[in-house]
Amino acid sequence: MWHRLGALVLAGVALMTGAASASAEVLGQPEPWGMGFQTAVTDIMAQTAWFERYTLIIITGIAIFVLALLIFVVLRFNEKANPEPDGVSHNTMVEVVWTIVPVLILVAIAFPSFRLLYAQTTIPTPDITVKASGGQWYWVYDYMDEEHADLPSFTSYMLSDEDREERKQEYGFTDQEVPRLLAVDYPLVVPVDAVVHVLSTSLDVNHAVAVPAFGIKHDAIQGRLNESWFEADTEGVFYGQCSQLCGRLHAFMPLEVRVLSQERFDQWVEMAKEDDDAARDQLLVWQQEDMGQPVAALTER
Ligand SMILES: [Cu+2]
Repeated sequence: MWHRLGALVLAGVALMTGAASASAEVLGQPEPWGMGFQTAVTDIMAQTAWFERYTLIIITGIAIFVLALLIFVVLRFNEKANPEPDGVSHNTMVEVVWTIVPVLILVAIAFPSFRLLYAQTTIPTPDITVKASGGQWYWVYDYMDEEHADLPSFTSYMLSDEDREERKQEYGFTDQEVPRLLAVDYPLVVPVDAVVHVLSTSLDVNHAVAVPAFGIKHDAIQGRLNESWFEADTEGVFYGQCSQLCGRLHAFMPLEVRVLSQERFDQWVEMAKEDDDAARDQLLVWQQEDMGQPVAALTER
């Protein structure tokens, strides 16, 4: 019986964790009936997703074991089945086991957990450094490297439904290309396969930078500079949301990150130095060109 129950649990876990990968073509944004995490495009997020599955299996096993023990006790030792209780109060062996086994389980969780934390907080030599400043209720992106000193700073607001409609008509986009409550007027633009060092701070109240597909999430606090990093391995458009309750329009200050090939990124930098609106329109033209292409093709280019 335990065998069959175990198989059932494993099948359930596989179903839950497999849901996200089944529709791998949707990148960087939530999807209807999506379960689990968005498809990972950084190694950190892939490790995070693995760690979540790993702990899910452990906690499922523990929950089932405890439930089985409870059912056993209820059936075996109720007043009808066991009218004369014996007087056992100690069992050294059982006590040793129920101390040691949880310790081993915690150690098995702690090691990969610390490994992941170390990978998240140890920032490799950055290829590019950007600063995201949260405001009520928008983001400001600055490129901090000397070679990008001529780039203006970009202020990013969520698109209204009218603006989305306009963009859809102009470029032939569907809702997925201009997702509601996620698409912005000006995105953060970074190159693919580059270590992006993300600094964050706030212009007023506490905000937070979070992009699920990259596995980054850290607070943006006034007077402080928090940092994290990501290295996206896939080109595309990725969305995140402010994750710190920051006021009335907290839900309406999304982050949009465009990951471009190095070649396109360099072109964008040159254009943005001259005319940031023209450079933004070029991003949309590239997005239009990439529409309908399989993700694998975008990764290989
Ligand atoms: Cu915020």
